[in-house]
Amino acid sequence: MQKIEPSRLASLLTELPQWRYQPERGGSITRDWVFVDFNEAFAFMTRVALLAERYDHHPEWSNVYNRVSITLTTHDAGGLSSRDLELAQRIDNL
Ligand code: H2B
Repeated sequence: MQKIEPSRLASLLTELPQWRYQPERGGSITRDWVFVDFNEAFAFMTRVALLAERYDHHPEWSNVYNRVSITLTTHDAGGLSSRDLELAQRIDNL
């Protein structure tokens, strides 16, 4: 799995306007959600977990009551790869 070339990043990230790019650790993207309560937040996390297992690509994430934050980066590549962008798109489509 190849890291995305920095020169290609800007245009690819326009497809994911709700995600913010973070350059540390070779690059990652993060999106935050606020749900009505913990039950809704955890239901969402369950769906993401099933998606991640099926796609064999896994999020770094945190949850505090009704808030969920997901960071995607490819550990095997040491940065952002097309798998992160693909998973972000799938999460957006949930
Ligand atoms: N998830 C993420 N985010 N990065 C990886 O490099 C990664 C993964 N690698 N999920 C996968 C699993 C790999 O370790 C397995 C063996 O396919």
